[in-house]
Amino acid sequence: MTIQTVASTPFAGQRPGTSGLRKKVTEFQQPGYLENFVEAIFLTLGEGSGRTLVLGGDGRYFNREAVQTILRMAAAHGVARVLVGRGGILSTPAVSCVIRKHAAFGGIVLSASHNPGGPDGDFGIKYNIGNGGPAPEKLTEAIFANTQALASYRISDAPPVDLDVLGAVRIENTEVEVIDPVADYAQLMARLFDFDAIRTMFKSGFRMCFDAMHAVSGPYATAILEDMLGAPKGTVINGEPREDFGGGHPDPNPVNAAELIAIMSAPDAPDFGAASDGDGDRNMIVGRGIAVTPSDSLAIIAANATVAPGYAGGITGIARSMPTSAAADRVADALGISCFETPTGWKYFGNLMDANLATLCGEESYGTGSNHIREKDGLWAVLFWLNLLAVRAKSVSEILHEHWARFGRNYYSRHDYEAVDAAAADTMMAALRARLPDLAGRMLDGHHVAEADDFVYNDPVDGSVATRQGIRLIMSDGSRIVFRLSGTGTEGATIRLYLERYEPDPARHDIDTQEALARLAGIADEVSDLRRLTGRERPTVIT
Ligand code: G16
Repeated sequence: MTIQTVASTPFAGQRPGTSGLRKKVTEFQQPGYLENFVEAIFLTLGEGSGRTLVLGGDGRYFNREAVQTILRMAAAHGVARVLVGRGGILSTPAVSCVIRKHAAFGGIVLSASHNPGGPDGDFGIKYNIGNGGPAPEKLTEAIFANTQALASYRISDAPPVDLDVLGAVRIENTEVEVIDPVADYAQLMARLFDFDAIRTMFKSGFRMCFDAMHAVSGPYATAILEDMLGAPKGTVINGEPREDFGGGHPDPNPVNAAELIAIMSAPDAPDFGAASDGDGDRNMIVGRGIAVTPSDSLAIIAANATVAPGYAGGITGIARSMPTSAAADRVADALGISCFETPTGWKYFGNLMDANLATLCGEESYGTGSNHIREKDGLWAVLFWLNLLAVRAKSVSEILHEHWARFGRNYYSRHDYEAVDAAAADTMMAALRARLPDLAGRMLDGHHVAEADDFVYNDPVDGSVATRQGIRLIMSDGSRIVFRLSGTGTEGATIRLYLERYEPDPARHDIDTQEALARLAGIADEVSDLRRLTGRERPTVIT
């Protein structure tokens, strides 16, 4: 075994987005592309002697090859020890958990999350820091700068490691330990939730369906729900991870998890349904015939946090991304705690959790989590709901309606226009930005625009400032229209339009969501000229 220095040249476009570097698999397969980005990570971190690194991914196409390359590069950069999940598998929350438990220096996660996989699909890589969370922007910018300056990368010529056998091997001076990807994570979940109460509920005939969407959470859900909690075999469907996610789109929303929605709408539907995404950090919660929006789920978890043993002492604060509905804000008000509004991206929650300002965090994009780790956590949310259902002995629909009756309902929907012409999207956003001063104070179809701005976040912990995080029209009654461009797409631009309307009257809590938001959608099109500028008659996906 020797360490090679291989000449290389920078690639364009290696700037990490909302969550790491995401590109088509074919782009990652170009000789030196992955190596350059990994070299830039190591250059940014400095030499690795004495350090432990965690490594794993969601099992998508190119995962195994990438793991082998990164192991050989870690060895070339003097990393003391790498903990790698068996089969190269670790869900995003499991990486965060393992980093924290083993006091690792950081971790590399291989995933493009909910983006489709396979040879023509997407691949991704991101770096997580020692607190277990995504690298902050300062670090990702430094990595990007290094990708543009490097002239070579270093790699050991060692043969591949057998990733399917647990135990330790050496590459150069680096110890590579293949670990059980589920064990540490399952242990943490058992500490946070009342597994006895959930077990009793399953024993008494409670039925659930968990759709793992052929992605990474399959092995985690099977081990925890079926083996540890006694849910009947078959509770987890699509549980075997596949390199192309079975050809599906592993994004747990009512559109992509249509199979689960159909099961939950049938006359003999189980009591509870849930789904998770490609890398296991997103979740969707479904009751019989009713899907819970992620914004409502965060609010309900916050309002009921103390039912779970891990949160029995209460929560210090809540944080939500700006486009997420304000349902959680109402709970925070009632609890007398703070609610923080951050830009889109889990990385913005890290400081708040480290400073103990927020215990629970959530995003409209099907992400919910807490300070148990520093990533959003799909199964965690599902286990919280199971714990809640076991303690309250009520249906999902009852819990939802009781919550709305107490706090009011924030009708909420996101309209995505995917793969639109990037220049048209930029033109639309620029024109909107220019119109903001004129929009403030206007009456638009019965709505008075109280504020119109481009969201700026001032991090209360480190003072960093993030600008241009989404264009907001905030109405006097609290209704909102938000526009932003996705930072995770890999084709053209994706315009996200977020609509929210508050309804205090319980007699009006069962209106169809799109109907409830129709006027706001009309205003949004009028002010942005979206349909004309993009040539799109309707959204690609409505959630
Ligand atoms: C990532 C981030 C999330 C963000 C989501 C959507 O999720 O971790 O914080 O909400 O992208 O981002 P965008 O609207 O920019 O596409 P994931 O699950 O893809 O890692």
